[in-house]
Amino acid sequence: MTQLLGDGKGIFVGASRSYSAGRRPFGVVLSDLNGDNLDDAVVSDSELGEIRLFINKGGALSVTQTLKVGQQLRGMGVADFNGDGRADVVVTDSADDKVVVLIGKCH
Ligand SMILES: [Ca+2]
Ligand SMILES: [Ca+2]
Repeated sequence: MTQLLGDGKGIFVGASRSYSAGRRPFGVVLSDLNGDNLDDAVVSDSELGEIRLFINKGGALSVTQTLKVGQQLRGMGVADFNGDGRADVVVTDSADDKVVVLIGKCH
């Protein structure tokens, strides 16, 4: 996964940063998962069946959690599914034709 920082005017500034995101990263969603007003990233891996949570540390991302949640993960989304004010993650698993919902506990 590669990160490019923007200047707020539609221009990317500075050097890009790359992060290891598993063996076959497939989907990514951005959302503030820990309530610090900085968008974080969640990446699904279609080969390992894992999601990786990258917390935004003021512009640089740091992997804080890797979870095995399926077999062949694909697209993802973020919403507050249970209404507790915390972001939750939904990810599709094409191996089992199912959707996995992960309830967030950050904040
Ligand atoms: Ca955040
Ligand atoms: Ca929630």
